[in-house]
Amino acid sequence: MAQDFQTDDPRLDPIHEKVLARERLSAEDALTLYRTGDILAVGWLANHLRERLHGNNTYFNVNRHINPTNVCVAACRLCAFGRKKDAPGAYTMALEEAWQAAASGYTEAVTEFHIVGGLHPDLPFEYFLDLVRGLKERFPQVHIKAFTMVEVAYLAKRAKLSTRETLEQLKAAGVDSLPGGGAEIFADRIRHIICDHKIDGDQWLETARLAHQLGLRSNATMLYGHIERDEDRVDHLLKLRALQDETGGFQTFIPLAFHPANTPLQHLPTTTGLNDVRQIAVSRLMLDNFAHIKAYWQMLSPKIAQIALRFGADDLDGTVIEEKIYHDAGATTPQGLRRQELVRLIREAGREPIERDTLYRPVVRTETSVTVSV
Ligand code: V47
Repeated sequence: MAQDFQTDDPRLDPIHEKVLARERLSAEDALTLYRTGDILAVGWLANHLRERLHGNNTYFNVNRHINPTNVCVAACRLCAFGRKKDAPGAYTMALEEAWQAAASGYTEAVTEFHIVGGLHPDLPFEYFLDLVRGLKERFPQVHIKAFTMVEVAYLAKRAKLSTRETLEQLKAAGVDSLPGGGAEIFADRIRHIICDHKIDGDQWLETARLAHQLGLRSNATMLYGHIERDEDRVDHLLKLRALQDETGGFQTFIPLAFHPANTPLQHLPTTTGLNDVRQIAVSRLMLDNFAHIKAYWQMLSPKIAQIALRFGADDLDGTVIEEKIYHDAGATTPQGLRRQELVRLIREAGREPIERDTLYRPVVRTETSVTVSV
């Protein structure tokens, strides 16, 4: 494979050498990768690393999103999902409704519930503990990936508990891992503009550190394609890489392309396909200590996500029944893809589909049962 690398940008040659020698890339390398016109060479390098780690294996899961409430005290400019309590369209599910939502509308057995929502000013911590306990009782085999670092920090504040105690109680109630949302961009200057009411970048990282120390794995995200500079993206990636060196608790990195429609930033253009695949590739190359890079098809579109499988991504996320956050922000992708459609996208890219559970253990399905091989 090594001799196939070709580039018309000589600045990529030393990066190529580092990748072959398994050396860590620097902030300056990342800027070069963001700024070179030779996107195919960037893709080659990321693909090389992706195939070294995973060969042709490409992961997906069968999951269901549950957003218990869109009521949110924050008023983030990046968001089209959150509503004030009395605003039109605001909703909060009763516990029974949330449990029903978990069960409804899908015939294939899900292996994961992905649960995130707004920062509700009145819902007590007990609501969230009961929500999780009730799901575990009804669906004991399903992994519960719930509450971003931002939600955890807010629940801690409302319950007057430390973040550690909050995480401990969530874990005892049945939370198995945490999703990667709320990270946005760590740089203060950008964070103040796009999500001023959220915890800052250091608090996000500290909450993730605590979760990992308690044995809860998590994901990490980065929201790109709004007002951030290349330097801000690099700073974000390096902070995640440093924390991963320390805890090893991150499973997957998911770059999230900003969808401006229906947000206060709707004057901004959407990301381009080139920007999207480049971000996947730079993430793969810089986050050498993350096992997985996810091309989240819901927000990239199935078409770009499929191409991303040759630019460093090894995961497409899941069947995702009923996505709300991007669809409120104008996403035109379907709200869910059937298992067979995901398999077709992966096979067509020349990759091998592997259904996984949240912890990346292969899932074996027969006509009558679903087994996770450990
Ligand atoms: O934190 C909000 C982003 C995130 C917009 O961990 C927006 O497996 C684009 O984190 N345009 C929530 N993005 C979603 C998320 C996620 C998704 C899939 C898988 C996983 C995982 C995590 O969505 C928020 C924010 O960064 N977001 N509004 C918008 N207008």
